[in-house]
Amino acid sequence: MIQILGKPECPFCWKVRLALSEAALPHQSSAIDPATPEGREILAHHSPQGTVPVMVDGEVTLWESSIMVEYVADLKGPGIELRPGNAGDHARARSTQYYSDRIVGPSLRAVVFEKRNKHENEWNAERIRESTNGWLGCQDHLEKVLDGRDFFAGDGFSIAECALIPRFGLAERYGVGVTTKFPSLVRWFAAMKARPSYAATLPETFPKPGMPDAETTTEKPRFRGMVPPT
Ligand SMILES: N[C@@H](CCC(=O)N[C@@H](CS)C(=O)NCC(=O)O)C(=O)O
Repeated sequence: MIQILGKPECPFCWKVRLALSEAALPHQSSAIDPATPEGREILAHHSPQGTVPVMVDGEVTLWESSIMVEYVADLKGPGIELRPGNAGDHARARSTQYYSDRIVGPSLRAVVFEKRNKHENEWNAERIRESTNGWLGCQDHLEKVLDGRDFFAGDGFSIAECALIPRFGLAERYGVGVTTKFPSLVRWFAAMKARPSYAATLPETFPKPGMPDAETTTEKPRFRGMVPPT
């Protein structure tokens, strides 16, 4: 079975979980913290960049999420929507993933890090304001790219969705969800959240739909079975 080493709220890990879930490929996720000596030691066996996610599938070890989602599409073969068949749509899907990883992620980072790691009294309002503005700029761009369509590239759910959904999920979780100024994005995100893959891959630290907000609970996140280093 495919193994994923990751951190619960890591958007790159969530991206890969979404691809696996949409492709209906059985997999097992294990928690690892690259910031700890134990985590670094395990990662040193698998990843030259020392980051999560890491994917292990038998003899195949991958350490870059954008390669992992392409690998998942390859495993499923033709017919799966993850990678659009048309060259232009495939390039658009990959460009959107690139934009999500390289532009949306860094823009949103300060909001997530301030609110996740600190008590409200210690939040740096200026960092949050700047980050929120950056995220608004990203939404403005993405609204134009989506342009009223159901998906970012081609006619179906692709690696573009895998990359973007976690960013929108994290934004919503930390109080800067998509704004009504961007109707295409509002409709798209609502449709993505309604897919079974969203509930199946939601970080375990997030409140389950219909449950009280996790920020108000003290329960520690639980993780599925551990993968030993090879
Ligand atoms: N380009 C990498 C980026 C992965 C990445 O930055 N992962 C973060 C977690 S979200 C990480 O492992 N950071 C090191 C750390 O947390 O110490 C990928 O897409 O796989």
